Amino acid sequence: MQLEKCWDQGWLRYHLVQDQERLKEYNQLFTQIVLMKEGSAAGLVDESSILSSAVKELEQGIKQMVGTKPSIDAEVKLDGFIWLATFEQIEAALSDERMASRATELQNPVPEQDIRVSMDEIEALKKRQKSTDGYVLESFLFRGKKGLLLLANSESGLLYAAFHLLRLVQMEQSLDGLKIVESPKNQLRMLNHWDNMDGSIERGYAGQSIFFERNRFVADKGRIKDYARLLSSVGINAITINNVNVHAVETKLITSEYLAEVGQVASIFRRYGVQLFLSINYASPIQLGDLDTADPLDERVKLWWKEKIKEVYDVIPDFGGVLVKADSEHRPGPFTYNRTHADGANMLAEALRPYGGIVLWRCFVYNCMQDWRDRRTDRARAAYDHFQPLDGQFADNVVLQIKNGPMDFQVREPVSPLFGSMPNTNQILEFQITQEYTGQQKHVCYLLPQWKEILGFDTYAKGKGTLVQDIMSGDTYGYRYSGITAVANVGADSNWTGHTLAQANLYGYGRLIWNTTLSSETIADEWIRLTLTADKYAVQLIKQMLLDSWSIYEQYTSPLGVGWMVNPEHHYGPNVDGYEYSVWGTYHYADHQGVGVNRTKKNGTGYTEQYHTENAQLFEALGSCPDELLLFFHHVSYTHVLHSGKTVIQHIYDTHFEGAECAHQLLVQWLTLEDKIEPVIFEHVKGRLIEQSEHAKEWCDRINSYFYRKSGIADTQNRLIY
Ligand code: GCV
Repeated sequence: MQLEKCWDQGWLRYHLVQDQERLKEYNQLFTQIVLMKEGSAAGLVDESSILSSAVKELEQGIKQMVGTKPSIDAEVKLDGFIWLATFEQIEAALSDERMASRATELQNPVPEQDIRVSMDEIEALKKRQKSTDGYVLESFLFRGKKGLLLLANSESGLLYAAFHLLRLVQMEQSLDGLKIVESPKNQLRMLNHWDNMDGSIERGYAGQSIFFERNRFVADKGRIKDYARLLSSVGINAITINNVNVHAVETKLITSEYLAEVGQVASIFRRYGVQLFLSINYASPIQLGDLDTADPLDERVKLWWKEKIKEVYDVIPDFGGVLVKADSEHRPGPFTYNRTHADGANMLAEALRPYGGIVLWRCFVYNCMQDWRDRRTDRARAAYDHFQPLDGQFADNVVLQIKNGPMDFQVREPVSPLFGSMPNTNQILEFQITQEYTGQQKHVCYLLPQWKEILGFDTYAKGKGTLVQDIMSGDTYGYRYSGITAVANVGADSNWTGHTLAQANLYGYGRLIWNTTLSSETIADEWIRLTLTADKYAVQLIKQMLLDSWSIYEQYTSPLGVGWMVNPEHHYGPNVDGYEYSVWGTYHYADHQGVGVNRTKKNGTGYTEQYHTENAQLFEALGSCPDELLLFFHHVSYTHVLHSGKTVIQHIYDTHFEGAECAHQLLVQWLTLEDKIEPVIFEHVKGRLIEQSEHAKEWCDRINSYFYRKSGIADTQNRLIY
């Protein structure tokens, strides 16, 4: 969709500060940017460095929001400075200062309280393993001059601090007595693009790729830079730019035909602290015509990859590594040679090791052609069955990338049992921001509440309180590499995400994985203020719309955790029996008596056994299984009574009628914002909400009539079901 130019900036939209008192405060605070280097102002920073991005962001933000241009100096000269320094620099400066103060003690003492930076906190931050990206942002008095100190271990930390400061200014917050200490929860904070080089995006709902068109890189890379800024502003530090399904053309990204341009893109991201990775084709040695095998234990294959990886690092010295989808959905992998995933991943890891690169090896591995008539076969079991027995066999620079649930990013599914089951293997969790199964950016579905539930899930792996978020951060098992990744929801649409409200998911993803204690509400509040409006009524209303949206979407789509019910292939819209790979009938096993998948140990697929005892028991017993996951774990009759007191069939009818009505109410609510939101955005969101409201009715009709016809049980409220 085409919106006005200013929407290109996403949440980095800078307006002149409206509150005059605040504007005055900022005016006085932002007179000088201090960088502790010798030389002229112009030569203070290397233009290609991350520090230079930090300075440029500050200059640009201050110009647009405060209307002034701070000078750039090598020392504090004026009241109102923003001092960007590393810990070492500040320690040196403070000790010089103390020495100088001692020398002139009697005439001109520097009071200790004037050096107000909290050295204890700096020390604590420095000691933390992940502190390279952490920072301190603090009001500071130096030589009697008042200013702000931005302090970090690394240039990335300084850039994050700069963006944090700008965010406070955007929200017109007072900076008086400021003291912020930040350190990211996760080490790897990544995004995966499923972009193809022809410009299409697999599961993309926001236009064409911002990276590729017609099997080349886009000529104008300006949008990529804008994107790098957006990502960095919320703390993202790693990216893959091409689809995990690596087709013939994309296989060539690691060849001389494309590497120079991959390098250009890497350098755009580098300046914003984002490290570039590529998805690779496991069978590249064959596909590129060099070998007749991709057997990971074959010496020729090992050598081929070593040479190939060297070629990549010659062009991109800080290349992050590779992402691999192997032996899944028709992609090649080590199974062809009767080798394990560990064999395949370790071979690549060996090639990457000399350069500090890593292998992200996906666990989305299952037999997509499996016969669903055999009720002991269970796709949900696959990732655990394939990978858990290999715990400890992977090299230490291999990281297993695991989808949040055992199936495929459904609106509701349990947390993958692999989390907490592989103490000796690095893991990262994969979320899906692109709304493949959650409304495809035509429906509003704010995913933060879902992600928070997943991160807060107790695996009981090391007893009560072993939360997914602590396993992913590496804290539970001391993983060498760990973190979170997600499938991006971005395309060339000028608002980046198709549905403008879907931008909140991208923003929120970055904020949440940096700090998993942030609430969905706080994040929504921030995004709305930064992007849409500061009007109190509007902020409150839009926030509530976002917070309700996941549950509304769940109400009118597939019930009680059973999943899918979407059209095959494109996955949009209701089709109760639809499943592209299944020529064998339905996967939810609905018949005239009941519905759901029996995944119990007792007489089902045995999937419940993959969890640690507490969760295995919780899900195994009908009496304790949470309602929202009931049909994922159990096959029950339509008259089974839920914890809520309703029968399954009545729950299906009620939630679908209510969900469709709530979707309509989202539109009604939005219409009250006409004079509070910029017209172009108001109209655009209105259009999407109209579509959602109509589509929700279709979902409601289809699901209700399907189950009415199957069960023959009438709605107790006699509403119209066809
Ligand atoms: C990139 C699902 C999606 C596919 C996707 C796959 C994956 O099956 O429908 O489009 O492929 O997941 O995550 O690899």
